[in-house]
Amino acid sequence: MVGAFASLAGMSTAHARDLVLAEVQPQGHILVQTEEFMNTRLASRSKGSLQLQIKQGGQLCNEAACWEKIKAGSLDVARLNLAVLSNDLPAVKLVSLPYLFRSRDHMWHVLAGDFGKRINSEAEKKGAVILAYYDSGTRSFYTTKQPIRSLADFSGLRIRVQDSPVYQDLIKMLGGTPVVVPYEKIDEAFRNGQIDGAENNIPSYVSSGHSKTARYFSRDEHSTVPEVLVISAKTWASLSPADKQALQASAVESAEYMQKQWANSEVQALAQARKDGVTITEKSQIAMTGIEGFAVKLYTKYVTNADDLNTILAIQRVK
Ligand code: GTR
Repeated sequence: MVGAFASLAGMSTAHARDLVLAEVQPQGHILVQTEEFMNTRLASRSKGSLQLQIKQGGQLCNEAACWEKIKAGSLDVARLNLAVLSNDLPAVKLVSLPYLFRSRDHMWHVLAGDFGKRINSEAEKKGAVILAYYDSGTRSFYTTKQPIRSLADFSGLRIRVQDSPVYQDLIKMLGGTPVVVPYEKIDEAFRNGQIDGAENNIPSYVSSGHSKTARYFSRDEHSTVPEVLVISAKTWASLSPADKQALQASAVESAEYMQKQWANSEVQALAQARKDGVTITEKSQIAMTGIEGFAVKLYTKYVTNADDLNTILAIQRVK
């Protein structure tokens, strides 16, 4: 019956295929807006045959669990921070190293080149196809008791990190204790005193509500790791060539959309944080030499062979 009405209205009688997309950010975050934008483009490009069912706010899985599901083929699509893949993809360990990229433009050029291809092929070997990268700005530390102004301020602090060996080692080298907590549980961890600090970009800091508990944001900008949109190889293989093309093209469009919106989302989040009375410590007010000196020691641990060294040098040569 529904089909008959649909054809009377000149619409396709076929039901759109839903692709479930797992997202840990809450409604209203720029990443959710980007996925909603992608959905409108996908509807038009696939002529209604494909649509994303966006499950935001970590309602399906935390990022580590979502990644496992993508690899197993039990989840269609996930938007993850690339650092989450670092336990499985050697190239991502390198990309997570602090102060690797000179700027976000530098990062985009690197991802568009050979190194991006290496990440894609490592992901494919694990059962995932990368559809797009999204901006994630730079990550900085935020704390509950006092701002980070120098290396000494890390002493005794329990800092929440993503499930990434690089980040865990970074905190240890800085003199703190890393605590791995899924993104959706950070608020709770702050409230029950399990952690004294965390690190993220400013739109995530504000939209997650962490700015209400951790009132000191220190803009040291220690890493620049992008977001990634991945589809399970199993779902990918089940799509028609036309649907693959529609999905890929709308993902690219969504990344372009996001790149235009990102700077504004940072400005807005910063303004919101200031309005809410957060103490912002600028990079110029932080004794960066001490912090960078320790962070760079991570390179000696993670750049272990000539190939890795050549990769890092090649990244540095990219304009
Ligand atoms: C955010 C990112 C999330 C998640 C989060 C975290 O910047 O968008 O996907 O990785 O960081 O720190 O867990």
